Amino acid sequence: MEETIAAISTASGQGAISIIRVSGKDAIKIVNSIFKGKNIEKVKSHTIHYGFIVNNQEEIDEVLVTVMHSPKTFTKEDIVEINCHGGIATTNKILEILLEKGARLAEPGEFTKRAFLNGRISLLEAESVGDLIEAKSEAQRRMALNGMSGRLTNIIRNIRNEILDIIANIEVNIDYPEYDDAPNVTPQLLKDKTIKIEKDLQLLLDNSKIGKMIKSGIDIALVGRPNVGKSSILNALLNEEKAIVTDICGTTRDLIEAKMNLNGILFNLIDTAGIRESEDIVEKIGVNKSKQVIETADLVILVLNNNEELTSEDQDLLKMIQEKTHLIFINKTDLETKLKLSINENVIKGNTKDLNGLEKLKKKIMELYHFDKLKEKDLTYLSNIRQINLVKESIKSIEQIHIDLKKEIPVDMLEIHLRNAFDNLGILIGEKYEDELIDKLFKNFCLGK
Ligand SMILES: Nc1nc2c(ncn2[C@@H]2O[C@H](COP(=O)(O)OP(=O)(O)OP(=O)(O)O)[C@@H](O)[C@H]2O)c(=O)[nH]1
Ligand SMILES: [Mg+2]
Repeated sequence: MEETIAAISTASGQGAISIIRVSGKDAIKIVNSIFKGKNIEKVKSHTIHYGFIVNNQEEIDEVLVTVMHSPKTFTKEDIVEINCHGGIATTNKILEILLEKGARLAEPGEFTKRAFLNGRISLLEAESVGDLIEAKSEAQRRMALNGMSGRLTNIIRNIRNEILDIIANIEVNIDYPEYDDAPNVTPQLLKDKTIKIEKDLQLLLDNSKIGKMIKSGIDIALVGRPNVGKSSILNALLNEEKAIVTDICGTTRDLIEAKMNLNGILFNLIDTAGIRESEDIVEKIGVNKSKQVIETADLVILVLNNNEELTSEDQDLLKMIQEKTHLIFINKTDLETKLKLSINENVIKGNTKDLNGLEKLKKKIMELYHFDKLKEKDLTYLSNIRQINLVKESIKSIEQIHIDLKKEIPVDMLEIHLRNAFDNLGILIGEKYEDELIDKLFKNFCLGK
């Protein structure tokens, strides 16, 4: 981290301004050598200065330069940000001159990596920076921001401290059995303490399911027999003619996906081919895809036709979705009711002609995941597989303690499991890390962050 790094931090393309960021011990010196206006090596920290970027006397651009001294900066190093005119040519030219003067082009995510390695943010917070950049919905944005605030890191840190306390206590019991101040860690005490730890970890894990859904969007599949109105419902929910609708059975033959944003939550709507026995090769493939989607979707909406009696195919579909999180939408209520259905739970009725029931359907989806209450709730969730797996591993270690305690294995032999949990939680927040993992994580970032 001796080298001074530079990169364009704004998106490439045309814009009114672009920002080039320089970080490292020579950041101020390097920018000063190409800045005409004043000597920025002599200015106060966290100030902005007007002038020109020059290259061998030639004026390249009129700029504003922000000078920030270590350690109160994003990377904890000296940082200079050059606000120049937008556009690829100018921005690239300034970057090129900076590189000639001794800066090195930053790798993707390298600024954030330095922020982490210099102890400004935890690994969880760093990952949230990436999430924030990628956020496409309001809930994703809020979740990422909460991650960056360090709340989650603090929760993990507290759990780690509790584990460390127990480990320390066991060690004292072993090394200084005569020392009365440290309570004796009896099997019962260990059990009580680890039950609480397991509960805290389990809560994180349970909540992470919502976190993952918010982050990757929730897959909702519209399934049913041909012609019940699946594509019409997709179009009505999106308020656009995305899918082809006709009165011909088997109109939709492939999966059609579209994003729907409901009160800041992102959903992936998937319209499917109507499920029926078919000899047509293309339709058959489509029907198989529909069946697969029933397996993989987070939520399945089975569409039935109010104007027809329940068929054996409908009954098969009802069985297929039983184990899944599902809703049943009885469509075509504008037509005569011929359908008799004994189920009432999670059933919504409506139609796509006068759009009756569609608002109810949206509301029900929000309620199903408790998203209707999300505003008051604090979105502090684990948000990726790496984080989730480490919590799972930690829970496994704690569970092993409970198994071994039942077998009356002595407390001091269970310390190893506590250490494993402690280490895994350390990896989670980046207090214990491998260089290779860190390199890989930060490479996912965009350039200049
Ligand atoms: N009366 C009435 N007709 C509807 C309603 N919804 C859809 N339809 C009609 O039903 C027919 C089939 O609609 P689609 O949306 O193509 O049905 P689908 O389930 O996607 O059919 P496939 O793609 O063949 O599986 C079209 O003629 C629609 O106009 C409704 O609520 N009421
Ligand atoms: Mg269709």
